[in-house]
Amino acid sequence: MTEIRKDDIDRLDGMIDGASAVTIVAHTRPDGDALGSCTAMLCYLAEKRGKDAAIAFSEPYGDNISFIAPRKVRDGIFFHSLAPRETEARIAASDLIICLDCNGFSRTGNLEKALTASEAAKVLIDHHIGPETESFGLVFSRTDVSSASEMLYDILMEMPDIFGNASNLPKRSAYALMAGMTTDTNNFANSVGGGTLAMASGLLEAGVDRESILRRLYHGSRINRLNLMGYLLHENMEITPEGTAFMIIDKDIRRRFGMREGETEGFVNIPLCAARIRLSMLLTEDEAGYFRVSVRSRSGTSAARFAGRFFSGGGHENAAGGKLFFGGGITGRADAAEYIRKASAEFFMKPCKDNV
Ligand SMILES: [Mn+2]
Repeated sequence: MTEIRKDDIDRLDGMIDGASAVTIVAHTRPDGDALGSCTAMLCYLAEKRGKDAAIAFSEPYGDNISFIAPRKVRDGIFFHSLAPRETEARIAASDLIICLDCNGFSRTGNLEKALTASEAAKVLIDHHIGPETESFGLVFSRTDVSSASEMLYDILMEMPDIFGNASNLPKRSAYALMAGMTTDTNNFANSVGGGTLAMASGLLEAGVDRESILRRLYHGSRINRLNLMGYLLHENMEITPEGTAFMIIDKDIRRRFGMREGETEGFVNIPLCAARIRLSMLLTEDEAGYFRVSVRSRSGTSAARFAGRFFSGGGHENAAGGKLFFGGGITGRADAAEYIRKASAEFFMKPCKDNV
């Protein structure tokens, strides 16, 4: 584990002190870790440092994770897809930008232009591979942590006003950090290290209500989500001879099950329950004319390389994502399935350095 450098903490502390307006950003299609880490940072800046702080996302997140941010925070979030001018004006008026759970501005979608153009001081706090360090004045980047929430926790614990004691964090920050880490580890199933458990322990002792997080995340589904899950596993999933399981949700299926944003969260992990599955994929047709692709892999197989090679994406070693665009022979579900069969065969046929 790389230690967080004391100088970097001092620099961050100084940058916060000197800032009058801070904007916090994360990757497109914000997930629990993005919302959790951004909320935690915002509440710290506002409550402990008295700063004017705001969050800007490229587009809204699913209802299933909205509980992570208190209403007051939620109401103040800028969404570029809903209010482009206000969002860009906020970014332009900020003198400090903090980028969380995202390895650079190229992952921020429609925020990218405004962020790149901004002359504010810029800080990156992230756990993905390949940080775009040149765009930032200060970089905290590690890939051996579970989540951006865990990274931010480690950083905040070093801050002079927290004294290494999670009880000194604003309550809302503590709750959001626990929720963000819980979603990124799929409730302690993936990428958990000693630091993750230390964080959980610190936050529990500080009084975080983990029960409520679990209830909201895992016991609050609508029945249609169960129906969709059953349909996908029983009728839609295909398994290639190499042990790649894939499920494809097109517009018709979305309509049939009345699917809402975020309702397929976690589905891609289920096929890995079976011993012979090495790689699991979920494709979801997006309104914008492509399939969103989620990839998960068992250790020894690289989801990141697979997503990079066949779906112009990337991510973490065992959890990655990308896109499959319509056109070039892809017109719908059947073509996408054929593309995956070939990609899987090719990927596992040349295992030498590609998927190890
Ligand atoms: Mn994350």
